[in-house]
Amino acid sequence: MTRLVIVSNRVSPPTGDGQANQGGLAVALSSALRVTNGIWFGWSGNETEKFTGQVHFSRNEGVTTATIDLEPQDVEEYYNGFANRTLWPLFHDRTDLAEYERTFAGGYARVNQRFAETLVPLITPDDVLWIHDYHLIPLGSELRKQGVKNRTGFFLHTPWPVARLLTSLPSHQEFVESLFAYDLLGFQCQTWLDSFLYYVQDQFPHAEVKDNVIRIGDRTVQVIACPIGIDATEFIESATSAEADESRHAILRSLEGRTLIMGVDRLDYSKGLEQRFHGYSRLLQDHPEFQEKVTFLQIAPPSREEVGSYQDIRRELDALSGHINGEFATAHWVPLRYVNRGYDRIALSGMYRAARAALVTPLRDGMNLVAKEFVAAQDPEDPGVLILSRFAGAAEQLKDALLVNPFSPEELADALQQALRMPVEERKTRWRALMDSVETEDVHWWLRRFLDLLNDNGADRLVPPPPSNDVEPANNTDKSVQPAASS
Ligand code: ADQ
Repeated sequence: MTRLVIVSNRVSPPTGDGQANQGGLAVALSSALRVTNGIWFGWSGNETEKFTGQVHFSRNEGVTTATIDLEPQDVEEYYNGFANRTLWPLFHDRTDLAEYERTFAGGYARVNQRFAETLVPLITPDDVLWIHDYHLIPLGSELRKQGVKNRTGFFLHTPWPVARLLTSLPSHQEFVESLFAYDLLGFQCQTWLDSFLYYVQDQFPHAEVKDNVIRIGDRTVQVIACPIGIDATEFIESATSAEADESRHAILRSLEGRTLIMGVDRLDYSKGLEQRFHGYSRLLQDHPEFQEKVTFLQIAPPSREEVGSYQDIRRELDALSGHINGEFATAHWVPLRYVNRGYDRIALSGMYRAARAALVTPLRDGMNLVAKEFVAAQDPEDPGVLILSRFAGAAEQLKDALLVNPFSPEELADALQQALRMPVEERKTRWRALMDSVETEDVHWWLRRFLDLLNDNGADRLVPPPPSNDVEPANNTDKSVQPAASS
């Protein structure tokens, strides 16, 4: 069987202990690797005084991981710097927050080169390589410089920004050109793919773009919109488990008969939490009949705390939540429960099932898996309503949600009102349509679709037949995932 080599900034193999993997990339790849026989390469998350290139191998539930440690300067410039202070804000339309430091760009180039140098000895000629996300855009071109000829694909989990914003990145052409080293480029939705193709045609007049294929110089690159999904079957099982039911009952008891509105996000400025809080406040103000009748639970564990803009948004949300509760709370009712900690997936699925409405209202989001998880967790006889931002990649698939402009507090309040008053028949009809999409275009569909194009011989040689027998990854033999050589 042809080996699949996945590369991402961090690796997060399945732990089997039900703990929540909070990064979307980690959650999606864990599902993908359950049906994939291969090796997952990335940064260990640890620092070492001097970079040695030593690879640490480990094996969990049939998935082999190979990780390297980075120097503190690498972490500062590549990860906290170029990835999280330059590209993340830029790709989420926040050029006001994007920092353009040459040292960041230098660290990003250096770490991508280090990834390539340590990865090359592990690759055999038949391997198919799949690189993930904005941290590793130039990795494909670094690998080609070192003679790697393997089929290599890249998937971007974030949005692709519009050309006029992207051109604010110093050396943007060189940066984008490095993507032409891949054989296949995947984007979360058509909008991000269109933005990418617009940039290519605008900035590279010699590129020929036709039928989702770019021809430039001696390179031919296929591009697709390939929306990531969730493991719907597994999520339904979670949401209907005894443990989830306990979590559902616990939250319902605490509500004392009030209706639950829910939000679950990493604490990130792209998720639109501030605007969402304003929308909820607007509902309570303009429709006082909902006061003391609803409770909004927002779960938002902090992320990227080393980055200043994340400290700022946390402070702002602390103040705003206090302000809203100060304005509307009574001796017996706290309108907004703002919780800065994560919950495992089972507990979350139980809470989703208890909610009448979910607010998934990012200002910009590559896909947003919370929206799909909320849908999968619902009781078919009494489903909750999904309120979804038009600016999440998921909006292209989940058209039967209440789609909103997350920047408008009035629109958010209107949608909340509509959700809270929606008759059960309409809730069921909308939910059925959403669920069809979540179940059909799940993570196995995503994986197979991408790998079918990436592997000349189709996905079958990379992915064991899904999905019914996909729960026993331990069947993978140790032999088939051994690295070609260790360093
Ligand atoms: P993220 O921005 O991290 O990922 P998202 O897709 O919303 O975002 O969530 C990913 C996972 O994290 C979900 O499975 C969710 O349950 C979990 N999660 C989020 N908040 C949580 C919380 N408060 N507590 C516990 N778990 C939580 C990036 C892109 C997204 C894209 C994913 C996958 O930014 O647009 O959908 O990758 O490609």
